[in-house]
Amino acid sequence: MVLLVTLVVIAMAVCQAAAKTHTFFFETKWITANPDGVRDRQVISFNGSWPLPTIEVNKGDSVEFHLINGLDVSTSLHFHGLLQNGSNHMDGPVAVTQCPIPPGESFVYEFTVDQVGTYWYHSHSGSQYSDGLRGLFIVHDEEVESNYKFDKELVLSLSDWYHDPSEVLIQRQLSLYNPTGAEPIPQNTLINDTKNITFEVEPDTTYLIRIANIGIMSSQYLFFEDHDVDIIEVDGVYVHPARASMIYLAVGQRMSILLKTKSSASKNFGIVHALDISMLDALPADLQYVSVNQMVYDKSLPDATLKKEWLDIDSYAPFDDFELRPLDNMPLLPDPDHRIDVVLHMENLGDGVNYAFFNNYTYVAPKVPTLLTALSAPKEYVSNAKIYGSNTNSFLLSYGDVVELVVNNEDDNKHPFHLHGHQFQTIVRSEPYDDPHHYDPDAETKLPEIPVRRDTMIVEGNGHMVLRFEANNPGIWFFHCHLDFHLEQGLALTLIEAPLELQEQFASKELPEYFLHACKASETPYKGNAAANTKHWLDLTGENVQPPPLPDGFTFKGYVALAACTAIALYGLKCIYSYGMGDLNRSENVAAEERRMIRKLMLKLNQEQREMLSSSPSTVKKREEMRQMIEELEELDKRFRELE
Ligand SMILES: *[C@@H]1O[C@H](CO)[C@@H](O)[C@H](O)[C@H]1NC(C)=O
Ligand SMILES: *[C@@H]1O[C@H](CO)[C@@H](O)[C@H](O)[C@H]1NC(C)=O
Ligand SMILES: *[C@@H]1O[C@H](CO)[C@@H](O)[C@H](O)[C@H]1NC(C)=O
Ligand SMILES: *[C@@H]1O[C@H](CO)[C@@H](O)[C@H](O)[C@H]1NC(C)=O
Ligand SMILES: *[C@@H]1O[C@H](CO)[C@@H](O)[C@H](O)[C@H]1NC(C)=O
Ligand SMILES: *[C@@H]1O[C@H](CO)[C@@H](O)[C@H](O)[C@H]1NC(C)=O
Ligand SMILES: [Cu+2]
Repeated sequence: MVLLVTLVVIAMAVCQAAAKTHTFFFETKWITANPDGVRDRQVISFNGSWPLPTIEVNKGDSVEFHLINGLDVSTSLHFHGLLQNGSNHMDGPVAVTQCPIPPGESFVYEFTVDQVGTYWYHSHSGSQYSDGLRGLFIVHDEEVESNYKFDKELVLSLSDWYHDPSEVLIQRQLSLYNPTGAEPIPQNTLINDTKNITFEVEPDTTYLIRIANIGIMSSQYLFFEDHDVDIIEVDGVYVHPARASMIYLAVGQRMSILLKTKSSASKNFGIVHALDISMLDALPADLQYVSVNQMVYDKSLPDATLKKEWLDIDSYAPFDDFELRPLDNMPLLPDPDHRIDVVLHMENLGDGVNYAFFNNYTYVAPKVPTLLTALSAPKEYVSNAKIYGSNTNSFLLSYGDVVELVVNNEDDNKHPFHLHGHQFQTIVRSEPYDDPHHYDPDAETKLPEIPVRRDTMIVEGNGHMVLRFEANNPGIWFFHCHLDFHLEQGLALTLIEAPLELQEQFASKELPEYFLHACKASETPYKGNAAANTKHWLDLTGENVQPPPLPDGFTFKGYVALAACTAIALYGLKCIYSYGMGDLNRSENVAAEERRMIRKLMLKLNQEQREMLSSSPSTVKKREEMRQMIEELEELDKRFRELE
């Protein structure tokens, strides 16, 4: 009898430790929320609840996430940082690995988690996650966690917050009235999807705090007043503890820290987070870019208050994540078998919109999601990068290759890059510069022996970075700026990793019915090359491509006139490219009407630029561009008046 009981107890213990399947059924729905206490807005809830839940699983567990789309727009879900090894079709980015999930349809994200640490999930459909479709995803593992001593564990999220819906923000960003590509500025910042939180602590206690920046635009600084912390994890990679007084997280990045409380305290302390305002094109006077929350030892003690020096972001000195060393001591990967060099720049195309480019191509989604091109292609074509489209920035990788990805940034902004399907080693990361400094392998003296690994890393303005990883995860993996406005401007490339091996993986398993159903319901072709051609695989006629360039010699003058002309075209009138209006060939009445409208638009644009200039743009270059534009507009206006 005793033996039997013992056996049952052992069996139960084994059972508890065994892998579990976590099943979720959630319906996305618009609801009204007011997380910053300033303005109501529509957010995307799960079954009417928002903020969205933190999902916690153990290493080895499986997830079966049923997503029912109750929105009036299509959606998708990406589990950020999960490698989806063997389950590429569950990765989530629309047009890369799946079709959009249209309103009223559902989808199941099914995968096994073979990783540890702090992750998050978010919509990967346009910039929809700024509407609140994002939450944390934590993977526990006793084995790795036992390397650190802590008493309690909690999560914390940071994000920027906009009062306008993502659709409006993107329209504003990708507009010919925004020729400098200035990003919309957040109205607020949130911590744990709210403001002014209180964290009641016990003395002499070590807290493991998992932090994620789930914003769409701005990096954040975070510190605990008068408390140093130990960084122990970045992006799912546990590291040798590193002492820090302040941390910095770009959008998409995560960190775990250990915070040890004092044995006694005579006051309460601030939990301070601040926007990296150098990423904002202007600093509106009413933007509260530093927020103070309470770390409370005792409610009867005085609260922390904002210190004046905290407003001086230039004096902030956060811990440099490049210095972190993974706990597994994984050494620098050997010299690469394959190197991809990309140059990043931003420029206006013929529609007047400001786009982002890798090697002169801005990413344009293909007609067929790239994974479905790879799975439907005949063997003789699947390894030919051409079939994936000429505007998808597709790069082919062979199985087992050590790959080096070099990003040379010719833009004066910093960009947080995220790679799907891998945790890469960051082996070089330059300082910011005033003018572009490309990576020069010969000038590099020493690479780190044990480089930091993560899935999201910042390249500095006009600087460069070099990432290394092994092509051991067959799949179609997106590499893109996580600053969502830039992603919408086309700052992305596609890795076609080991497509033959990928086809083999899927030879033994069918794509689920709901997966193809999303394609049919959204009228997305799911076979063929990027142009959906299933007969002639190298014929890309009809594929989606970027707009034509601005005509030669076009400057601000040019696209201001173009902006006006295009707007006029919306009124059903014919329009021309050149700004002088000299070669107009139509009745004088029509021309006069057009001139009036053009002047009205120019004055509006001029006014907008003046307002932006007066709210102190961040870089000299931006200021100069705006000033130049105001001048051009005034000159144009003068010419128009002469015509009257
Ligand atoms: C959410 O709603 C769906 C259907 O609308 C339902 O099937 C599901 O059980 C609900 N989930 C939760 C967690 O309430
Ligand atoms: C947070 O605190 C600040 C400063 O005390 C206050 O102005 C603001 O209204 C508070 N916000 C919320 C949402 O409680
Ligand atoms: C933040 O919110 C989560 C729930 O989403 C909660 O578990 C955690 O304790 C909160 N953190 C703090 C510091 O209040
Ligand atoms: C991009 O275009 C510029 C100007 O036409 C050219 O100088 C440069 O070599 C191109 N870059 C790449 C990587 O093709
Ligand atoms: C994916 O799984 C294969 C085999 O199970 C393994 O060899 C490979 O290292 C894994 N790749 C990644 C990126 O974890
Ligand atoms: C200008 O208009 C005239 C008369 O309508 C027409 O004959 C001529 O072809 C037009 N020229 C151009 C360049 O469109
Ligand atoms: Cu960017």
